[in-house]
Amino acid sequence: MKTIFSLLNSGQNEESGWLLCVCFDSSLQLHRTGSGTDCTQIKSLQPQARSGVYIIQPAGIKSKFKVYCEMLPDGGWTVFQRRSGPTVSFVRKWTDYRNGFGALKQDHWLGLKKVFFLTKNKSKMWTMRVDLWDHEGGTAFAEYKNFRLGNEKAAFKLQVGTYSGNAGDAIRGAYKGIDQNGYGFSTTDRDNDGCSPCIFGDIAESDCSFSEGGGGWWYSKCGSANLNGDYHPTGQHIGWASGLHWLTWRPPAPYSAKATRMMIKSA
Ligand SMILES: [Ca+2]
Repeated sequence: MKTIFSLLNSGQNEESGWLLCVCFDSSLQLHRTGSGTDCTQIKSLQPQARSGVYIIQPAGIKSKFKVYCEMLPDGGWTVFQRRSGPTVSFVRKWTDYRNGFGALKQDHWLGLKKVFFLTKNKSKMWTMRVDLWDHEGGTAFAEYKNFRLGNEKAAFKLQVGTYSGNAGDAIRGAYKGIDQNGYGFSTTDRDNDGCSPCIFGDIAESDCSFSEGGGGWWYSKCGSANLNGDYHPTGQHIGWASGLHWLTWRPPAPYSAKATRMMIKSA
C-alpha cells in the first residue's frame, strides 16, 4: 500500500522506535498508524490516541494489517466483530470467516487468522469483551480473561478464562453440557460443532451453523452464544433461533441484539 506521511505527531521520534502519523493510503482514506503490535500498545504508548483504524503488526508476525481500535479509558481494544444493522451479511463460509469481511469503520468481522496472530504470542494475556445493545436503549457486557484462539489446523479453537460482566456467561451456556469453550469454529461448509446429531425435542440437529442462520461460530451443542447469526430489526427481534444470541441475557425467548461488538485487550 502506498502511504503518504502527511503529519508527524510530536513528542516521540523515530529513534525511540515509536512513530505516529495521520496517513492517507492510495484511496485517500484517512487512517492512523503506529508501530504498535496491537491497539493496547498503541494506546499505552500514545495515551491521547483516538479510536479509529490503525495498522498493526503483532509480535512475531511478518504481516501488517488494519484494525479498528476502540480507545477507552481502560486501554486500547482491538475490535474483531461489530454488528449494527443488516447491511453486512454474516452468512459466510469458512474462507470469509478466516480472512475477514465488512468495513473496519462499520460492521465487520476482522478474521480468525488475524485474531489468532494477535493472541498467538504467549507472553501476552488477552481479555475479550463482548458488548450488547438491546432494542430499548440498554446495554450489557461480558468479559473473559485468558482469551486466545488456536491455529487454523485446530479450527481456531476458542479458549476463554474467568467470566465477569452483567450479560451472563453465554459462552459456558445457560445450562450444563453446552459449553463452547474449547470448541473449534464452524461454518456451513466446515462442521466442528458438538452435534452429530444433537436431539432437541423431536428435532435431530447435526449442523448448528445451518440451523442458527448460516453464520460462523464456536458452536458446541449448539450452545447459548452466537453473535454472527441473521440480523433482526426492532420488532422482529424476539423468538428467532437465527438472531444475534446471548441467551444468558434477556431470557427466556431468544432475543436478538440490536448491536454487538467483540474486542480484545492485551496485558
Ligand atoms: Ca455437527
